[in-house]
Amino acid sequence: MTLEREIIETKMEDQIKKLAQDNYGKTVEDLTDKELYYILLQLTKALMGATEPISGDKKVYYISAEFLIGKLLSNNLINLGIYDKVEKILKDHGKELSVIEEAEPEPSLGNGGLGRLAACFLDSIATLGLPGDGIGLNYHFGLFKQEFKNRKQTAQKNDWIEKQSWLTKTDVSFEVPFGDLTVKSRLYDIDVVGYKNGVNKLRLFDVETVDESIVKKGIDFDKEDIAKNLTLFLYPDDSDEAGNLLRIYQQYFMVSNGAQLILKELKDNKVDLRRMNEHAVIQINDTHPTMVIPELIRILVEDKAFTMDEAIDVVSKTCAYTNHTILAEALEKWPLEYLEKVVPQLIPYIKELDKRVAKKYKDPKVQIIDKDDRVHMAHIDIHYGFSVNGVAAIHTEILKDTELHHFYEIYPEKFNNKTNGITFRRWLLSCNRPLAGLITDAIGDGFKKDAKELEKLLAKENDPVFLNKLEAIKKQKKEELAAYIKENEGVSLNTDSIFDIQIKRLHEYKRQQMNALYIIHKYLEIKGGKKPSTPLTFIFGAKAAPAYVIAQDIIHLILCLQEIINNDADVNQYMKLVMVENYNVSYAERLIPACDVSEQISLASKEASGTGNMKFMLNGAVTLGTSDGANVEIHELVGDDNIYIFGEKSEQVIKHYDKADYVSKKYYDNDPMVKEAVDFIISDEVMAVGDKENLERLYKELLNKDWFMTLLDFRDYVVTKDHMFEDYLDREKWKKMMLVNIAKAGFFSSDRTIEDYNRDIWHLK
Ligand code: 26Q
Repeated sequence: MTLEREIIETKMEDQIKKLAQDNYGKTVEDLTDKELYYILLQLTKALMGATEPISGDKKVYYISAEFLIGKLLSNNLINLGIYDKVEKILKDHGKELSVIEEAEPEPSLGNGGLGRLAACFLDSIATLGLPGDGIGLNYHFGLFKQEFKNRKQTAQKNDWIEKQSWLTKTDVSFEVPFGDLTVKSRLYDIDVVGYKNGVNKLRLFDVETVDESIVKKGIDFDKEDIAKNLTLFLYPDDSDEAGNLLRIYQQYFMVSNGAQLILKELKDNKVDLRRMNEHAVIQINDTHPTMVIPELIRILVEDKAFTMDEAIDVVSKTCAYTNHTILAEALEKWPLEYLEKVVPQLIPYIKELDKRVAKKYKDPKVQIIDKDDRVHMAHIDIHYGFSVNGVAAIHTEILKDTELHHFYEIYPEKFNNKTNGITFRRWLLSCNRPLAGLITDAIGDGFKKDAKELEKLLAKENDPVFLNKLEAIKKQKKEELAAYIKENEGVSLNTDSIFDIQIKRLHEYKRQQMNALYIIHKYLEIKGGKKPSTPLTFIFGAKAAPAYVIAQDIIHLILCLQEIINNDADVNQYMKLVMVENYNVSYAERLIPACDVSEQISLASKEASGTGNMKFMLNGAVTLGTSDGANVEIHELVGDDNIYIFGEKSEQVIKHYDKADYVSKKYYDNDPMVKEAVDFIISDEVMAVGDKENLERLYKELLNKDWFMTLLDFRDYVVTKDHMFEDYLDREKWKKMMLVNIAKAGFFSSDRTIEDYNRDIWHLK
């Protein structure tokens, strides 16, 4: 601990009192929650500033279009090791830390799993004491704020940056040239403190000329005014050409700044750039930062007197690529003419990289520029990076066997798996303090540094006192969630019911629509007189990309069902449904500890990993899932008796796609249960509260296309879910399942994942 930090810490109460006087002329007792939050922000920033920066001979740069970091106050206090102390000081002044935390706005710098993973990784890199910074963009409005109007999603700007925030403006600024303009950047840093360890940084670039006032109604703005709009939104609507071009401007802005920053740091450290790979490793998070490869090559050739061969060689030894998806539409392929317009300076380099590949390999599937002049970004990463990893065992196998098979044949040594993980600081210690306390009482606090120690909990499998405490904590968390939902969504929930939760981005492959069909099925059963053995509560949280039409239709269906079910007196004592508005990290932190059943029902082969599945497991929920992504590894760890797996396996699904032999209509025609549920979408009851256009479109989609095979798995889903709900009544069995899930979750700590990255890819000391 540095001396400055010791001084600040020992006098923490005095510091808080002084800041209250200096800033507001008030005593701590008299501060508003917001004022007290700002004081804790200042104090925590000072403490992090006084904490040892992590340093070393080699550093990882984790470059990503998203960092879904969530609120930071409570996590930073935990990692600094002072949460309890601050909580006590505030209590002595009549204040509740958990209430003060509410005053913090949630940063809106990410969308879903990929961004949240990046945030967990930064936490673990710092916790393990490894030198590593994140590089990304400082989106002013980030991902949109979701509001429901007339049972439909609307998008509003998410104005999260306040005058006082975790961002620290630096004096670092670079020029970034585009084809038609040059902009100046500004670097903002956010400190990332490891758990009882030193500090790394998240480095977010902004454009100096950004202008928030160009956003008019909702999230509409002039997509062509690049100097003003560049860092306003994350993934602005890409349904038209201007939106796509803007995305390329953003990506190049990120990588040009990143490359300049990395080269500056290497220069400051007097590194010979020809040995750059011995001191820096760049982890490319999905294809969004891929242009960092040609950009670094360009700078080395044009400004640093490298030959093309030398530049390609050293950059290829510095860059590593992580793939997060096998959905063809999510693999970026930019038209060459778009790149020519936005980044003409990169074109000779991209063409050179392409030419070298074409000379060596004739297979059209591995070319960088295809016959339609589209640039395959992932192909640049694979040819010109030294490592390619998937994010769960099954995902990496599918990449090797099918999607990237032709590359695997060329470069078998580059392919490796790194099963995702989550930081237990946020997803247990912070979001579920009672559970963390119970675990600590039972097995000590070694699990906080070595998550595998959670397995010691297995000794409690037959300890009724412990199991009852576990159950009581779940009940407490359900009550807290129910109170929050009552306040925020206006829906009252029965905390003796089963809480069945599906929270994730809205996408057809994740199959929220299948869950909705189950809810219809249950509704109709109850209407027909068949009551469930235990009351049921279904909870959804999801944002849908504004231009993704079917995803909007699915949200609309769920909101219509919510209206019908919750207002039907024959039914609402047996089941309730709520889709929470503006699902985000903070909401996840309330939902996950309260969950009984974790819905992980993607079509097998489509979910690269999933990480929500891990968070639920760690908090004692039982998974209802397909053999997809990390569910497969959860299944292996907990065994058949502690998970509910259903649905077609990935091999079969892949065969259906290969043969193009899946016909959803056959399932509809041949199974009355399927037909009844699907038909209900366009029934008079739903039409009475919903919009005909949306509902009919969704109905037709399921009947005539159903690209993600909902109807294929529907019957098995219903049978397995019913069985699971029956088992919930066997409380002894259920509590043991909870325990085994928690005990086996250690493998999914992102500390383990980062140790794996470091051992196999980064080689930091
Ligand atoms: C693609 C093309 C054009 C514009 C945008 C995009 C785009 C944007 C976001 C493509 C992908 C994303 C986000 C992907 C994502 O979140 N993937 C998730 O990553 C998690 C972490 O590895 C996995 O656990 C999830 O399975 C995966 O879906």
